[in-house]
Amino acid sequence: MAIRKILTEPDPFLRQKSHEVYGVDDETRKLMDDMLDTMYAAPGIGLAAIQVGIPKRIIVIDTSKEEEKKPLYFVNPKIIIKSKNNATYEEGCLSVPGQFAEIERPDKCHINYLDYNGNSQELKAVGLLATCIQHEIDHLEGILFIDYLSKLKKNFIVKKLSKQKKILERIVV
Ligand code: GNR
Ligand code: NI
Repeated sequence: MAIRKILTEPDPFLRQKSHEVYGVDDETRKLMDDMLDTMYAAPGIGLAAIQVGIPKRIIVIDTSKEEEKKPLYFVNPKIIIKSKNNATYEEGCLSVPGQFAEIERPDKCHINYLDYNGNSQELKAVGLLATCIQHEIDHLEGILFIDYLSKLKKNFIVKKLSKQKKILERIVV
């Protein structure tokens, strides 16, 4: 298991659409193990493969609040039903460091996906898990939560992040 580098906005990679995975093999599982390590180390409650630079439709999530870890692995997740009712959560994103905003999304969703062993599964998600799943599936389409903000707010955040990146580049190089 290894911690990988998380890409941050603005990075054109994050805007790519991720590709479907054909079968869950050992390489897929190695990637999912690394993603989980990376997510726990960050720390975060979810991570999409594109955030570590791999454009595959793979996400990992752990929204458990207790000491006990409850990792969830989703390959090719697909929303089959979305609730008509919305819920608002303050969202953050490991690829948009230090920025948080209230985002409204359907409060429940049903998804199908392949699990860690490549078996087909269905899940009815509510609450924070439903929000997190939708946030991660957005990543697979190249969408970030800041895309739902006004142009003004989004531009402000992107400008701030590019400036921070330029400063960091100077220090690192
Ligand atoms: O760690 C995360 N917290 C979070 C909080 C509210 C809604 C979504 C999230 S996901 C985020 C980790 C992340 O960037 N996943 O892509
Ligand atoms: Ni995110």
